[in-house]
Amino acid sequence: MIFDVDMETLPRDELEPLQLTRLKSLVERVYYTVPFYKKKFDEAGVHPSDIHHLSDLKLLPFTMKQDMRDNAPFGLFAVPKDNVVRLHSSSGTTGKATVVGYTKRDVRNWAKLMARSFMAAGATHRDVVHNAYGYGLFTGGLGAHYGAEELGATIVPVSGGGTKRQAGLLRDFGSTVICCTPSFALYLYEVGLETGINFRELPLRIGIFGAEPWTDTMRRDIEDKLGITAIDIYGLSEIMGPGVAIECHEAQDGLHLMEDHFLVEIIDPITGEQLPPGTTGELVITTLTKEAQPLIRYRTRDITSLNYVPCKCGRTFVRMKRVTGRSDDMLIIRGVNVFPSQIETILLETKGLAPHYQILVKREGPLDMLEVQVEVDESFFSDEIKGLQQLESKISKNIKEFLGVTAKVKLVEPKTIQRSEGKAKRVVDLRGQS
Ligand code: DLL
Repeated sequence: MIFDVDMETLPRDELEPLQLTRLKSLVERVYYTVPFYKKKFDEAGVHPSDIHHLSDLKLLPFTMKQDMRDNAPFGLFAVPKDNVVRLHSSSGTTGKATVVGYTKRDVRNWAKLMARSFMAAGATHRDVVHNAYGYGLFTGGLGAHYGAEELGATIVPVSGGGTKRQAGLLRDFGSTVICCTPSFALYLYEVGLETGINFRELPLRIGIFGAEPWTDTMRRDIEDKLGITAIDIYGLSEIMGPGVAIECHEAQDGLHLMEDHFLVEIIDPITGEQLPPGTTGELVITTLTKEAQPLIRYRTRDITSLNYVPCKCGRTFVRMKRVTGRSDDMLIIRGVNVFPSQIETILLETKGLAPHYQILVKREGPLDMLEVQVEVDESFFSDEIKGLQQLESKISKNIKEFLGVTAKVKLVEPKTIQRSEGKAKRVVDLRGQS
């Protein structure tokens, strides 16, 4: 079923004129209401009247996370502050927090996009949604909350934390949908087993997982352990929150981007040039309908590619490939580029390992060193040092062969890597600490 069937299946030759109308009005609006944009457009020598086609988008300057920080908290608002009904904020890992504002209509649109997302994931108004995304300044909790209500489902606003209690709640309420980060789903599963709850025996049928990179291999692992369909959902606070894109359960093959609200491009992260469809690069998003804080050509730093081939589910929106990392997550180890997700794929394809790992980047003398710590599966765990050493060198060999970097692999005992109740911290950079 499709929530907003007219819009989500709109032929591209009708979608694009709609996007153009919205783009023109957006560019005009920000130019005359946000001094930051007027200055940037003037410096770039571009005027709202220069936008005639969607391809003119490339004339406009990019907006960066730093611009949001520099203008925080309210410098990028395009409406009077009285019209702002909600604020969210993303702390990020470095620097000053970014602030996001929403008008009533922005909140309403977000709820609708999340309702679309739930339905794309296979949920209906009959479902009971266990929402373990954190409530608060993080957009995950309230984003999923409003969407589930818009759909007419029953929402259980659990938020993050209290993992043991959550496993019991999930069972007692008979929840059929769970929303959380993929790493938390695995943690919850583990805690469930310890308390005698087997997820495969519960009515749970769909997981809507996002907010952090995860791989297809991890998807299969979660689906198998929890006995559910695991759906990838993408979003970022600066643009709205969750619901910018989601996989459909029919294909589970790329995330449909809500193109009536967001205009997307892929650029070369170094040169800033637009790249042709299908090419991997950095996702850039322009918000077409946001009122409080529209963003023009926002550089997400997320690495993906776009697929315009029609999907078997009937939705016409472009599909973006699963985001496997951010350009600023990329590790450069002795000149070789590595994404943590590439290491995850190798680890999860190795028999005998649990899906819990951490990557340490250290400095030894002048050289960067990669250490991968990964838990051994409980069923595989033995004290036989020889067997463990063989497994370590096998993984190390695979990492070298497939990724071209040398990594020291250290197998650790089950349940020793710290579990996360929100976004997992996969990489620990110790380079500044020697
Ligand atoms: O993580 C919003 C969200 C909440 C998305 C719940 C999905 C589910 P931020 O905290 O601002 O917002 O972080 C946004 O997280 O730029 C990506 O780098 C990463 N990210 C989000 N979803 C995915 C995903 C929320 N499905 C940043 N796959 C984004 C990979 C993701 N990375």
